[in-house]
Amino acid sequence: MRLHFKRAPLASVVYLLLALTLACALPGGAAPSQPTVPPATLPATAATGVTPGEPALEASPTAPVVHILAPAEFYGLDRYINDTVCEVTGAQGRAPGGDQISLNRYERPFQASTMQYLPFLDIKRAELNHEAPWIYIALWLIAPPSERGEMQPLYGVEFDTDIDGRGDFLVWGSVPPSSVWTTDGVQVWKDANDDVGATNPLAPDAPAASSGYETTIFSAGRGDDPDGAWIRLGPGGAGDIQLAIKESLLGSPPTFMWNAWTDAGLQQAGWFDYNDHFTSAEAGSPLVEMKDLYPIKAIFALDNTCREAFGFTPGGTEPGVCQQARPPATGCLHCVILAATKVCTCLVPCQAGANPGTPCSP
Ligand SMILES: [Ca+2]
Ligand SMILES: [Ca+2]
Ligand SMILES: [Ca+2]
Ligand SMILES: [Ca+2]
Repeated sequence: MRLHFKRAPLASVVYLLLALTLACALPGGAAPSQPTVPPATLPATAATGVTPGEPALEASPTAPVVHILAPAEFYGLDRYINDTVCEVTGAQGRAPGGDQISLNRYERPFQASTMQYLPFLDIKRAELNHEAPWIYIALWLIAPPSERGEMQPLYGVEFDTDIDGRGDFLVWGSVPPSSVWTTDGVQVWKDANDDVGATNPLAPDAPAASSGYETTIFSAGRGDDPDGAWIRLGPGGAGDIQLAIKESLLGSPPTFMWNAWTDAGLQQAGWFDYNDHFTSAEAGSPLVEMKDLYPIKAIFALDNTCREAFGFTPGGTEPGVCQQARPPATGCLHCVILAATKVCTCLVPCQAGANPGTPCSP
């Protein structure tokens, strides 16, 4: 069942913020990732704003990106994923579990070979909240991205919009400079020829000739919608990294599967799924029990999660689905913080202070 939420208030609509435009052009922001595979079909024209009655700015790749609608604050929670963490075993150079290359599932917040623990890549929780037109993602990590040193990690989310196991969109961005939403460093990739996962979605097919995510539909505000995808540091402890994606960019799917990613290693959208590009022997393993494969090698410095459903309660057989208890798809699903008190509302009366997902009072 599709869940309905309040529309974002008109106050959240931001018109042509000059300051934001300047901020986008200022040096010193997060260094955008430099994919080695050039974008395939990103429009050559820049996104430009249009003021009624005035001609549009001449589009050019160097023209500033002008935003019309920025994401707002959000407090709700539709679904969450708890991930394996290496907080305890990291110093021993190993993961406690949670790494299954046969399912394209990785628990590898480590340098290759040396197994140096990289806690700023270690996902412990991911949350999704839908407030039209936005899909918000919050990522909790063992250490904040500020501890990344010289590394340039990407933080993101993958969407399987037709629930066939093949990811359809990949949204990821470099570390943002602040808790102000920015499109700088954010990329949205699409699998236009539906070959992510090669022959067997999520299962290994290496060596496969698939093109993975070959099409960039958004890059740092350039694309058909300059407001398509944003990133920021989570304000006030609300996650370490937050992303906001326009649902229209994904085709406004009423149901989908999603999972979270961190990647400071390969960063190759065109190589998804990574287990179609590297064999188990090439990839290595973070599990000391896998004596023939330990340590990690070609698939390194990354973490991802199992997949969770949006818009429906999964039956447990969906590709990559998290095997976890989850709240019912109906109930108390929209919460806001008012004067330090959490107030939850839903379609029918709900107990004050109830947690998201708890069944509403009869
Ligand atoms: Ca993890
Ligand atoms: Ca798919
Ligand atoms: Ca595969
Ligand atoms: Ca492809």
